[in-house]
Amino acid sequence: MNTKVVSSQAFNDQKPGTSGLRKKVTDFQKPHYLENFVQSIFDSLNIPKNATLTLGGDGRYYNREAIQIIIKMAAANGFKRVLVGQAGILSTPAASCIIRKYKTFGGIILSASHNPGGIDGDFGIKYNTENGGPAPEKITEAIFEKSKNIQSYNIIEAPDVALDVIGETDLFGMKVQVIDAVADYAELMESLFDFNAIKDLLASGFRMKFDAMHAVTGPYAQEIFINQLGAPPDSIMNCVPLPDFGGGHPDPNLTYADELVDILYGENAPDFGAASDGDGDRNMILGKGFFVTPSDSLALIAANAKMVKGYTKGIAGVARSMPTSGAVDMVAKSLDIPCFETPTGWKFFGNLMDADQVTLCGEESFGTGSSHVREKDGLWAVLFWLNILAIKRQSVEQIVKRHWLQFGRNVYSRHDYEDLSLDAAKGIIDHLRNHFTSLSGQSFGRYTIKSCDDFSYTDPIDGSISAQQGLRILFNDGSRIVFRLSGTGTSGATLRIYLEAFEPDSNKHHLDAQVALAEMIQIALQISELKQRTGRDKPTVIT
Ligand code: VG1
Ligand code: CO
Repeated sequence: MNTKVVSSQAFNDQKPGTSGLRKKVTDFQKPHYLENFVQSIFDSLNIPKNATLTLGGDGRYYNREAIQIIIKMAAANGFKRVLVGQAGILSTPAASCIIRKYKTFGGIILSASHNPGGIDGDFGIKYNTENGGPAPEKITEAIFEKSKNIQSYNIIEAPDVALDVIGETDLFGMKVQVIDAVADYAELMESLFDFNAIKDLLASGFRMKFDAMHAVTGPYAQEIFINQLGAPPDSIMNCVPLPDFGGGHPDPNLTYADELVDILYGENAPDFGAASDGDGDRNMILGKGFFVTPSDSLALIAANAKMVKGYTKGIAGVARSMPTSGAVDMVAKSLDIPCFETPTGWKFFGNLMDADQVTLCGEESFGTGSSHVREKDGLWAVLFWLNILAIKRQSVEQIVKRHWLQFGRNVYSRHDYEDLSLDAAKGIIDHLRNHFTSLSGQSFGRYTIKSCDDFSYTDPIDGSISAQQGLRILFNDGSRIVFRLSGTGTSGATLRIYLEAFEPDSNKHHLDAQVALAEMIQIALQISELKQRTGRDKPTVIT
């Protein structure tokens, strides 16, 4: 084989983030940068003789170049086969599906998820293990350690592999198999949901709009909603994936998916709206003039799971990330199933799902999923909603409000302050942490702080401990404020403030979250000294 050992100098200075390595495209384009990281991944693994690697990305700028480099490095590092999505495309949940279905050794996913793309945007890479889920911390830490000391990497010298046509190529003994990026995933969805019921719903005059935000889910939406479920062609929008996502920010929330939001809140709005992010693992659910918070969506999916084909046997348990609202806890209690609280990031759900302790998982950050794969899954959540709607034949708003009547409402919002200086952001966290004792017992109008802590998680399956996962300010009535620094940004620091108040009184269920949370918001600003420390007087994004 034509293997070349290239000497390189380590310069990956970034600790593992919430979800793999994310940097500017221009960083990834620096000589040897991507190669160093990929070799560090390979060096951290015991690659068996006949190992197959799953490979694909969200199609953002630099996806194709990176795929070619990784294929050539896989060949030089002893892989026997690479399964790569056609044109280098695989959504994150589809990659997870492929790893599991074909029992590959692991997978590399190229994406910076919801971060903007293009030549001036972000790029990212992460490794998923053979269960199909993001590598656990012990592997990401090992990769990081390797990347600090790496001196050389292995790559073969060969022309680029053709990626646009399905088929197999031989690369010095390693097979490169280009697979349909959509088919296996679509088949999995069909096994979980009642496609006939959804077809009937869509044929009954019910109208939907799905926004792929020019990101990876375009081809998946076309196949599933239009070709298989028979939705009219105008039920999907922005479904041509573009390397720069059309200049947009492929983050499905009320701020960045404003084009869809305007449609759902406008005249002659459709009955249902949904969007997903850059790599297809997030989802936003909208009704006619109505927004479903991701925390409520998880609770509602849990409460109604048994009526959906793939879940009729019931769910083993649920898990949510710590900052996610306790709405799902209420459902778990009434179903008498366990509910786990994990740190932010999907990698913490894997062990629980592998051990069959939980079936459904979710995060407040527009991530919902189940044990059908080991990633959150945007289109899965959209189909789950469509299946529930097909059975209930009520509006999205009615379904959510009836859920609140039964379980109470966890009023919820997240305020993000992006691009702060690292010093200011860390200063806020330190300040709060240093004042835990004096904050406890303090009253602010009707709210009294019961206790404060720094969230630490002990994995119930492998006993590993993850400390300092966010500051929790807990109030006497069950309300809470959580402060946490983002682990996915690529410039400056992002402070996230998560606000939650439990509202059992159905007379107040019509209130807008920002109105209902007004006092909590003031308390958060006051105790964090946010304005003095950052000069900001409003959040960058409210979700
Ligand atoms: C954010 C979200 C977190 C999510 C992560 C990856 O992380 O808050 O819930 O798991 O993104 O999602 P952070 O550290 O910036 O808060 V994705 O769609 O980027 O894979
Ligand atoms: Co994502």
